[in-house]
Amino acid sequence: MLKLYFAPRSRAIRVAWLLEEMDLDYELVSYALGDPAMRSPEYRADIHPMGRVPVLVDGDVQIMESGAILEYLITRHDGDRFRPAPTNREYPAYLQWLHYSEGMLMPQVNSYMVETFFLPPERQSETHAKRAKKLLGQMLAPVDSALDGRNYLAGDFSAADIMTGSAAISAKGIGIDMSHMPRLIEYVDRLMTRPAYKKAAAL
Ligand SMILES: N[C@@H](CCC(=O)N[C@@H](CS)C(=O)NCC(=O)O)C(=O)O
Repeated sequence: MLKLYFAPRSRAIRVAWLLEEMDLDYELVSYALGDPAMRSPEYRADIHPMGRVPVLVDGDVQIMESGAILEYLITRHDGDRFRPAPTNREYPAYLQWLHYSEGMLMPQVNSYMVETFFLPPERQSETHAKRAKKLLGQMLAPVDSALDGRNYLAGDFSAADIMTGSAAISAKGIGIDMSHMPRLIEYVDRLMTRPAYKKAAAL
Protein backbone atom coordinates (compact mmCIF):
# COMPACT_ATOMS: atom_id res chain seq x y z
CA MET A 1 0.00 0.00 0.00
CA LEU A 2 1.11 3.58 -0.58
CA LYS A 3 2.62 5.15 2.53
CA LEU A 4 2.59 8.91 3.10
CA TYR A 5 4.82 10.66 5.63
CA PHE A 6 2.57 13.48 6.71
CA ALA A 7 2.04 16.35 9.12
CA PRO A 8 -1.19 18.30 9.62
CA ARG A 9 -1.08 21.92 8.36
CA SER A 10 1.86 21.14 6.06
CA ARG A 11 2.48 20.71 2.35
CA ALA A 12 1.82 16.99 2.88
CA ILE A 13 -1.89 17.91 2.70
CA ARG A 14 -1.36 18.36 -1.06
CA VAL A 15 -0.45 14.72 -1.46
CA ALA A 16 -3.27 13.48 0.76
CA TRP A 17 -5.63 15.75 -1.21
CA LEU A 18 -4.68 14.13 -4.53
CA LEU A 19 -4.78 10.64 -3.00
CA GLU A 20 -8.34 11.41 -1.85
CA GLU A 21 -9.30 12.87 -5.25
CA MET A 22 -7.93 9.70 -6.91
CA ASP A 23 -9.65 7.46 -4.35
CA LEU A 24 -6.43 5.57 -3.64
CA ASP A 25 -5.80 3.64 -0.42
CA TYR A 26 -2.86 4.84 1.61
CA GLU A 27 -1.27 4.47 4.99
CA LEU A 28 -0.46 7.64 6.89
CA VAL A 29 2.62 8.11 9.06
CA SER A 30 1.76 11.33 10.81
CA TYR A 31 3.97 13.70 12.81
CA ALA A 32 3.29 17.05 14.40
CA LEU A 33 5.34 19.80 12.73
CA GLY A 34 8.37 20.37 14.93
CA ASP A 35 8.38 16.80 16.25
CA PRO A 36 12.02 16.02 17.08
CA ALA A 37 11.51 12.54 15.57
CA MET A 38 11.56 14.21 12.14
CA ARG A 39 15.00 15.64 12.93
CA SER A 40 16.44 12.32 14.12
CA PRO A 41 19.42 10.85 12.29
CA GLU A 42 17.25 7.84 11.40
CA TYR A 43 14.51 9.94 9.82
CA ARG A 44 17.07 11.99 7.90
CA ALA A 45 18.92 8.89 6.73
CA ASP A 46 15.89 6.81 5.81
CA ILE A 47 13.02 9.19 5.01
CA HIS A 48 13.99 12.80 4.20
CA PRO A 49 17.51 14.26 4.34
CA MET A 50 16.18 17.61 5.59
CA GLY A 51 13.75 16.10 8.09
CA ARG A 52 10.65 17.19 6.17
CA VAL A 53 7.32 15.94 4.87
CA PRO A 54 5.79 14.93 2.49
CA VAL A 55 7.48 11.73 1.46
CA LEU A 56 5.67 8.99 -0.43
CA VAL A 57 6.68 5.34 -0.40
CA ASP A 58 5.29 3.08 -3.12
CA GLY A 59 6.85 -0.38 -3.03
CA ASP A 60 10.52 0.13 -3.75
CA VAL A 61 9.98 3.78 -4.78
CA GLN A 62 10.54 6.57 -2.26
CA ILE A 63 9.99 10.16 -3.40
CA MET A 64 9.99 13.61 -1.74
CA GLU A 65 8.85 17.08 -2.98
CA SER A 66 5.08 17.63 -3.08
CA GLY A 67 4.93 18.64 -6.76
CA ALA A 68 7.03 15.69 -7.83
CA ILE A 69 4.88 13.33 -5.77
CA LEU A 70 1.69 14.61 -7.41
CA GLU A 71 3.18 14.09 -10.88
CA TYR A 72 4.39 10.63 -9.84
CA LEU A 73 0.94 9.60 -8.59
CA ILE A 74 -0.78 10.86 -11.73
CA THR A 75 1.69 9.04 -13.97
CA ARG A 76 2.00 5.75 -12.12
CA HIS A 77 -1.51 5.44 -10.67
CA ASP A 78 -3.80 6.22 -13.55
CA GLY A 79 -4.50 9.85 -12.69
CA ASP A 80 -4.61 11.38 -16.16
CA ARG A 81 -7.84 13.20 -15.35
CA PHE A 82 -5.82 15.43 -12.98
CA ARG A 83 -3.39 16.65 -15.68
CA PRO A 84 -4.04 17.92 -19.23
CA ALA A 85 -2.27 15.84 -21.88
CA PRO A 86 0.96 17.35 -23.32
CA THR A 87 -0.91 18.02 -26.58
CA ASN A 88 -3.74 19.84 -24.78
CA ARG A 89 -3.65 23.66 -25.11
CA GLU A 90 -3.92 23.90 -21.31
CA TYR A 91 -0.71 21.92 -20.74
CA PRO A 92 1.68 24.93 -20.57
CA ALA A 93 -0.65 26.62 -18.05
CA TYR A 94 -0.70 23.36 -16.09
CA LEU A 95 3.11 23.26 -15.89
CA GLN A 96 3.32 26.94 -15.03
CA TRP A 97 0.91 26.82 -12.10
CA LEU A 98 2.20 23.47 -10.92
CA HIS A 99 5.61 25.10 -10.36
CA TYR A 100 4.55 28.65 -9.45
CA SER A 101 3.57 27.42 -6.01
CA GLU A 102 6.97 26.28 -4.73
CA GLY A 103 8.92 28.59 -7.05
CA MET A 104 7.23 31.90 -6.19
CA LEU A 105 4.49 31.75 -3.58
CA MET A 106 5.74 29.38 -0.90
CA PRO A 107 9.13 31.09 -0.34
CA GLN A 108 7.14 34.17 0.79
CA VAL A 109 4.86 32.05 3.00
CA ASN A 110 7.99 30.45 4.51
CA SER A 111 9.67 33.81 5.14
CA TYR A 112 6.55 35.15 6.79
CA MET A 113 6.24 32.08 9.04
CA VAL A 114 9.93 32.19 9.96
CA GLU A 115 9.76 35.88 10.87
CA THR A 116 6.54 35.67 12.87
CA PHE A 117 6.48 32.17 14.33
CA PHE A 118 9.56 29.95 13.99
CA LEU A 119 12.27 32.38 15.12
CA PRO A 120 12.41 33.33 18.80
CA PRO A 121 10.81 36.77 19.24
CA GLU A 122 14.15 38.55 19.73
CA ARG A 123 15.35 37.39 16.30
CA GLN A 124 12.14 38.09 14.36
CA SER A 125 12.14 40.96 11.88
CA GLU A 126 8.97 42.91 11.31
CA THR A 127 10.53 44.41 8.17
CA HIS A 128 11.17 40.99 6.63
CA ALA A 129 7.73 39.74 7.63
CA LYS A 130 6.04 42.79 6.05
CA ARG A 131 8.09 42.41 2.89
CA ALA A 132 7.21 38.71 2.55
CA LYS A 133 3.51 39.50 2.99
CA LYS A 134 3.67 42.32 0.44
CA LEU A 135 5.48 40.16 -2.12
CA LEU A 136 3.05 37.31 -1.58
CA GLY A 137 0.12 39.63 -2.24
CA GLN A 138 1.80 40.83 -5.45
CA MET A 139 2.57 37.29 -6.55
CA LEU A 140 -1.05 36.25 -6.09
CA ALA A 141 -2.29 38.92 -8.50
CA PRO A 142 -1.36 36.86 -11.62
CA VAL A 143 -3.28 33.91 -10.15
CA ASP A 144 -6.34 36.13 -9.76
CA SER A 145 -5.94 37.32 -13.39
CA ALA A 146 -5.52 33.77 -14.68
CA LEU A 147 -8.87 32.87 -13.14
CA ASP A 148 -10.74 35.42 -15.27
CA GLY A 149 -13.71 33.52 -16.72
CA ARG A 150 -12.56 30.14 -15.45
CA ASN A 151 -12.93 28.04 -12.34
CA TYR A 152 -9.52 26.33 -12.42
CA LEU A 153 -6.04 27.29 -13.60
CA ALA A 154 -5.58 24.80 -16.45
CA GLY A 155 -8.94 23.65 -17.76
CA ASP A 156 -10.53 21.11 -15.44
CA PHE A 157 -9.42 20.79 -11.83
CA SER A 158 -5.83 19.50 -11.88
CA ALA A 159 -2.73 18.99 -9.75
CA ALA A 160 -1.81 22.59 -10.63
CA ASP A 161 -4.81 23.70 -8.55
CA ILE A 162 -3.61 21.54 -5.67
CA MET A 163 -0.17 23.18 -5.80
CA THR A 164 -0.95 26.85 -6.45
CA GLY A 165 -4.37 26.55 -4.79
CA SER A 166 -2.89 25.23 -1.55
CA ALA A 167 -0.41 28.12 -1.51
CA ALA A 168 -3.35 30.51 -1.95
CA ILE A 169 -5.12 28.73 0.92
CA SER A 170 -1.99 29.25 3.07
CA ALA A 171 -1.92 32.92 2.03
CA LYS A 172 -5.50 33.29 3.20
CA GLY A 173 -4.48 31.57 6.44
CA ILE A 174 -1.80 34.16 7.15
CA GLY A 175 -4.17 37.01 6.45
CA ILE A 176 -3.13 38.27 3.02
CA ASP A 177 -5.53 40.97 1.88
CA MET A 178 -7.39 39.50 -1.10
CA SER A 179 -10.21 42.05 -1.15
CA HIS A 180 -9.06 43.37 -4.56
CA MET A 181 -8.79 39.81 -5.95
CA PRO A 182 -12.38 38.53 -5.99
CA ARG A 183 -11.66 35.67 -8.41
CA LEU A 184 -8.95 34.41 -6.06
CA ILE A 185 -11.29 34.60 -3.06
CA GLU A 186 -13.90 32.53 -4.92
CA TYR A 187 -11.24 30.10 -6.12
CA VAL A 188 -9.95 29.48 -2.59
CA ASP A 189 -13.53 28.88 -1.41
CA ARG A 190 -14.17 26.56 -4.37
CA LEU A 191 -11.09 24.49 -3.56
CA MET A 192 -11.74 24.36 0.18
CA THR A 193 -15.23 22.96 -0.34
CA ARG A 194 -13.98 19.98 -2.37
CA PRO A 195 -14.64 16.84 -0.30
CA ALA A 196 -11.12 15.50 -0.98
CA TYR A 197 -9.53 18.73 0.30
CA LYS A 198 -11.73 18.65 3.40
CA LYS A 199 -10.68 15.08 4.16
CA ALA A 200 -6.97 15.81 3.66
CA ALA A 201 -7.10 19.00 5.72
CA ALA A 202 -8.79 17.15 8.59
CA LEU A 203 -6.12 14.40 8.81
N1 LIG B 1 9.48 21.88 -1.27
C1 LIG B 1 9.11 20.87 -0.32
C2 LIG B 1 8.98 21.51 1.04
C3 LIG B 1 8.89 20.50 2.17
C4 LIG B 1 8.80 21.19 3.51
O1 LIG B 1 9.50 22.18 3.77
N2 LIG B 1 7.93 20.69 4.38
C5 LIG B 1 7.72 21.30 5.68
C6 LIG B 1 6.25 21.36 6.02
S1 LIG B 1 5.29 22.36 4.93
C7 LIG B 1 8.32 20.45 6.78
O2 LIG B 1 8.33 19.24 6.68
N3 LIG B 1 8.79 21.07 7.86
C8 LIG B 1 9.22 20.32 8.99
C9 LIG B 1 10.14 21.07 9.81
O3 LIG B 1 10.72 22.05 9.31
O4 LIG B 1 10.31 20.64 10.95
C10 LIG B 1 7.81 20.22 -0.79
O5 LIG B 1 7.06 20.87 -1.53
O6 LIG B 1 7.54 19.06 -0.46
